[in-house]
Amino acid sequence: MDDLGKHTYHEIQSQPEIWVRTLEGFNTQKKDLTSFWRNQSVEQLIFTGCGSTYYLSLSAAQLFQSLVRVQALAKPASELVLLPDHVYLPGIRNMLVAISRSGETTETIEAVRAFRENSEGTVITITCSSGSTLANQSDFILSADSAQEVSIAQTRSFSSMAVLAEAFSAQLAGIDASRALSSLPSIARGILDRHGSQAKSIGEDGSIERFFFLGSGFLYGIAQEAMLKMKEMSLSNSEAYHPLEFRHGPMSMVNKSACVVGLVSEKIAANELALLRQMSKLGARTIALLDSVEKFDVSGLETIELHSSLSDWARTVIYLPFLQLTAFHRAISHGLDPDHPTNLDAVVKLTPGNL
Ligand code: F1P
Repeated sequence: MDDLGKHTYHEIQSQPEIWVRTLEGFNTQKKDLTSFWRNQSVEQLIFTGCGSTYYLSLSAAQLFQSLVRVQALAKPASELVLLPDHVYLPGIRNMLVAISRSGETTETIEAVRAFRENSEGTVITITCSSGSTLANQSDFILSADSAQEVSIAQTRSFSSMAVLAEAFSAQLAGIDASRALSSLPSIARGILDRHGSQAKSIGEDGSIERFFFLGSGFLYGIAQEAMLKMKEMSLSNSEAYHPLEFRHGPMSMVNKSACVVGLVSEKIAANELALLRQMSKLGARTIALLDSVEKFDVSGLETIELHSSLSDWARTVIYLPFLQLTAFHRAISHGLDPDHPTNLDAVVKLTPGNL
């Protein structure tokens, strides 16, 4: 019984060390990456994956477009396979960024095949399995092999691939990525150490029946991933929205049994915090994750301060470890084993041509 979730717990707590190794690995590849990019003129990037790695694609595409100023979008791998004519326009030079922890998910491998059939351009893989089928089919590989996991639900693999996605965009925007992101591991360690008991208190709060995760811009994909962690590990009702979308219907579900978690961006903090204060007045347990409470009205809110002093783009991944830990504690308090989510396998393998 004591062993419940031991792999997931270790994987969540080991993120800072694994990010150090991931950034060291990236450092050795950054020159090759820059020459790879310069050798082609890309008009549009398409980020893809399944489940967690699709949510990572949502975040990575926005980050890339905003830093590099080249159009980028995200699509689930299955859509690229089944509905390619909805995505590919003739004459546009694309680059596909295929993201997959295992590198063995059939839909993502098939998305590469469909890309080669429907578009000109090269394929980059972001993965934790540099020897995988997907990696072997791509033109450039960014890998965080040390982030591989025993658990089915992605925690450190997701965040390490997110670190790689941040580094990838920064590098191609002419920013020294390893330098800009070097403080991420110690910031994550600080948050896990300072706020572990708060994650436990939310996770063990028996009055909460449903969770809402709200994030905008780069943080929308992270909010979706937090939603998925809560579902996979703890079988709780959990949804994710863009913050201001929440007033347009979903807030009808807010009452004393709801927990609303805001992943607050510095840029639009005033708008997001106003929404969160409104949800708190409707009775929800309302939590704001933000860099610092200074300058902001956080009345009625519980706060998790990240204390990163980083810009919004570099801070993207930092919101996640606390939320993973909250999902972990919720699962344990419900007697569930986070290492073995219900009905799930680590990799979804289907028959190609018969998805
Ligand atoms: C993608 C994925 C996981 C999810 C589940 C099934 O895997 O959807 O995100 O947790 O276990 O597979 P991958 O392509 O990133 O290996």
